[in-house]
Amino acid sequence: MHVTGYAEAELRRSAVALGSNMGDSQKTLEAAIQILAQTPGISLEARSNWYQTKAVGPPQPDYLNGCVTLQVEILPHQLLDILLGIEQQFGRVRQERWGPRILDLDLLLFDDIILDTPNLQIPHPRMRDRAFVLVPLAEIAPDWVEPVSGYVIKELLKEVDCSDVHLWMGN
Ligand code: PH2
Ligand code: MG
Ligand code: MG
Repeated sequence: MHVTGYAEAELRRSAVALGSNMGDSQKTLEAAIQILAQTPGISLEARSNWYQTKAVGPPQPDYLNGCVTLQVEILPHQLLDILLGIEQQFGRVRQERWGPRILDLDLLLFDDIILDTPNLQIPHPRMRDRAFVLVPLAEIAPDWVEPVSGYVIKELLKEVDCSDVHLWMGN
């Protein structure tokens, strides 16, 4: 059958932020990347280092954060469903907003699209303010234009305070 319209077979690029501050965070984050990379319709393009970051929000342990870029043949909402499914696989229970979590996978960018739906906004509305997103993302996608601001990631990075984001050397 011939598929027309927004062709699912077309290759698109997406960026995803990963975070964890409960359990064995590095192990969880590594496993999440492996699952993502093995999901049909998704291939891993690049991954950042991990960073130890001070929690933004209510008092809680430091996070381990990183980013990946993906090549995808699926639609934004399909990718969101996959990310939420992986979070659930790791036992994520949605509780307090901005509270501690085993695994958080946030869809940041999808090509140059701007999407504003009740359950999915692209670009991620808070990514521009978050050093724990911009530092790892700038490592792997410095020249990607954030389509709402029109600025590339490495420019956005200059506007945030990075003093609470430190390269993670492991235990
Ligand atoms: N995620 C949050 C709230 N606060 N702080 C850091 N450092 N890293 C995160 O990933 C993070 C956070 C909600 O998703
Ligand atoms: Mg988040
Ligand atoms: Mg999230």
